[in-house]
Amino acid sequence: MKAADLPQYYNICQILEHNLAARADKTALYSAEGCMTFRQAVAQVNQVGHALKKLDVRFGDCVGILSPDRAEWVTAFFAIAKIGATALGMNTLLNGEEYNYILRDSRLRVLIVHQSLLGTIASIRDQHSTLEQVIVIGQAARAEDRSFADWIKNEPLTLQAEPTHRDDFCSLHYSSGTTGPPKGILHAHKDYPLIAQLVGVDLFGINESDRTFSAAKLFFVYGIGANLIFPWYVGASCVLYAGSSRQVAGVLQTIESFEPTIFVGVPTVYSAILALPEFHQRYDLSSLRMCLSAGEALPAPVWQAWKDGTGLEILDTIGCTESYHTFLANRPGTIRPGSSGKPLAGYEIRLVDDDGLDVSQGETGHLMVKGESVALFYLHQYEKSRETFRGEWLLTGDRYYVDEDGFYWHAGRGDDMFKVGGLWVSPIEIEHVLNTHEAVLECAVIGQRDHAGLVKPKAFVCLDHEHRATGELLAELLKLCVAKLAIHKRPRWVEFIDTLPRTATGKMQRFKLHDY
Ligand code: 3UK
Repeated sequence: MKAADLPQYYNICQILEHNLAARADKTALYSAEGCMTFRQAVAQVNQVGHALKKLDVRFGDCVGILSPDRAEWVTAFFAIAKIGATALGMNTLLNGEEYNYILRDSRLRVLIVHQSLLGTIASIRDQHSTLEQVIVIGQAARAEDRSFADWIKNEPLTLQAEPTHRDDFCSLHYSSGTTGPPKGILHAHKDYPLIAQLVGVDLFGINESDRTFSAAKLFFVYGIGANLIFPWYVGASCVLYAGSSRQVAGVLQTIESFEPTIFVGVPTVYSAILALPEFHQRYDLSSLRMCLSAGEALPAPVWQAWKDGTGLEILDTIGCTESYHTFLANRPGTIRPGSSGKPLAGYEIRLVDDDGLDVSQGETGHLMVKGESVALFYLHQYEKSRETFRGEWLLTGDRYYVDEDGFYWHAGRGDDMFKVGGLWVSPIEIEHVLNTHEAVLECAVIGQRDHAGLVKPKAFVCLDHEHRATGELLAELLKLCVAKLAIHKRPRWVEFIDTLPRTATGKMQRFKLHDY
């Protein structure tokens, strides 16, 4: 499928609404908080659309969604796109400073936020004059805020879609880098049916009888693609889980209750499930026919242990927010555990050296991707955009080599970023926190593999001459990290060293710490 196969004027509400003719009363969405048929989903989308229009939200305006995975997340997303506005699905694990940047950079007009996250934005929301209305899923805390249920309850159940061009933008995602602010990535209406067809249908073979469930959240492109766009595109259903995917018992109970056929996971979740004694005897996972993994490399031993425990083969795949979804994948029947598989039809891959020349087979190079779902630029970041979007080719920042059978193997990144549980970690953020402790002279953080082969933060700390490396000091540093950092960013190991490796010009060489 090519973008040009779509009608020139196309709106992604089609992905939901095409189901009305064939299966209006089929359950479209399952969750512990309630289920929804396709008819009910369309009706709620239309109500939210009207309510947004009453707030004078127009074509191109940005509306944020900051919420655990719930039906309101989904209907808000389609409603925003349906009226021609831009949906910003926000990571629920950021800090106030990051939300501050994102609200400013996106010129957010309306924020739809779950009550559990009101506290996180309380201190920053008043700094944004563009933010005109906060809608609360649950109980509103301020008089000027409105509760989602009240806000939509008297709105009409039908709504005309904005005739958006297939190249108009409908979503914005922020992705973090090692230095500098998060990068805003806009995707167009056309990108959604493209990935649904190329990845959902052509690669995974998802069909109407499937039911997807994702431990990766809807704010994460991997999650919304595989657990909302793909299933609804083919008339299948999705299962939402509002809890944290770290609570794997909740994840497993959700599988038992709603019997999905496809599980969309990340390596840390597979590994955490495997660490539960007798998990495959305690929980019934027999509904599953396919397990996907992405976000970070899936270690071969985790793949093997999952196969031994469940009989199921996990398909490791890699994509990125810039391309919206998967471009390399292991496929059913041809899996090489530990590798990221082979290129998808519809995408081209190149591995190049520092001069942009193709490397030969077996040699490690920078991974470049070409495909029609790739974004065009980073919002408000001209330099960074020029570095990353090279004509038709996207420079992903990953290093890869290809084996003689054509399988691609991840060989780390060109920058110092790493992923824990599929979520970005910038060493600099952790270093900033550690540096606030009076005993720390300087420090550096890297991603190091644990016993299961999964990458976790490790800190190397140099103390000033007045302090000694004691157990007490270590406890203080860890306490500081617990107070200041999201769980996945907390160092699992802290090592005290005398000096950090640096270049002659004084630039810290984090990569050298991997050999310490
Ligand atoms: C890393 C992997 C090794 C890699 C994503 C599937 O993760 C997604 O998007 P992000 O923008 O991050 C992209 C970066 O994450 N990565 C992802 N998967 C793997 N590294 N093996 C893997 N299997 O550095 C990549 O550049 O958050 C994943 C589908 C859609 C996505 N957006």
